[in-house]
Amino acid sequence: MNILILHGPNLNLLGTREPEVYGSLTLEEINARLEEYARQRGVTLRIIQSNHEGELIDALHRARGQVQGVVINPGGYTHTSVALRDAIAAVGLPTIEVHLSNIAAREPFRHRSLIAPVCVGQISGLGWLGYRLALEALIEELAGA
Ligand code: CA2
Repeated sequence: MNILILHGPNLNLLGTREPEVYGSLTLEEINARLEEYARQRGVTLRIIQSNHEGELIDALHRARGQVQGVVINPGGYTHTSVALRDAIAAVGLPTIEVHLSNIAAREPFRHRSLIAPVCVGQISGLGWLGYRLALEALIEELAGA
């Protein structure tokens, strides 16, 4: 089983600023924890971070036929990107949306996700653990399919 992990804009800065909001782990540390979990579950990860909307969309298009599911933290594009939402819907892979922070408890503009309606589900506010739980849910969902 292959799963794509997509990290959106500015998440490459994790661990450098705003640890009270996003935690103190760097993106590399989060990815290492996810790789370890995937290894235990016998799953192969493809992990991509991009600050560019088109690159995230291209990565989803390329994933067709290569992976069975997607975990995505769309970053700020969560609240703005019709194009990213359309790509997730078009590719048709089961996708789980993850946010490190609790977007419902933040500024009103973060409360709406354009991405959530085309996802299997959303995990928000659990820090890096949200990614691992999303991975676990996707593995269970795909195993049962
Ligand atoms: O909580 C999340 O995971 C977010 O997707 C993070 C996005 C934000 O726009 C979403 O509303 C919620 C922002 C990522 C910015 O990451 C930074 C990391 C370190 C320092 C500054 C920004």
